[in-house]
Amino acid sequence: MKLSRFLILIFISIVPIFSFSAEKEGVDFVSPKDGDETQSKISLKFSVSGMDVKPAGVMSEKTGHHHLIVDGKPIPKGTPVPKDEKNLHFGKGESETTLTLPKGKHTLTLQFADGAHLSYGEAWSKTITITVK
Ligand SMILES: [Cu+2]
Repeated sequence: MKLSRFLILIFISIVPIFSFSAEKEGVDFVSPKDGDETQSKISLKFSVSGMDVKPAGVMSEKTGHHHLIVDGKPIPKGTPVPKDEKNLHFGKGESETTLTLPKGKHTLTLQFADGAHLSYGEAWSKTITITVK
């Protein structure tokens, strides 16, 4: 029957659209984006999918908080994220901040880690490069 064939065709073409729109697990920068040129004072926004943001100290599965690593690398899984001027913790569960950086190229690494600041590893990180004008 022609109608059922037509419906099958619609079904086949719709299914991939839904699977593509499903968010990929991991962290990402909402802003800035990789390759952006920015002012010295930068507004940053973070996102995560597949885990929930909770304040530091909360130890439940699939939860944690964001960390921003300036001009560094992702932290190996299970390793505590250092705490200094290059390794910023968002232990209140923040998903945005402002940062002032000197002129030039910088990498920004977003790293998700658990309530005890133990990194979830590179799979839960995202590194972008920006240029401060
Ligand atoms: Cu932390």
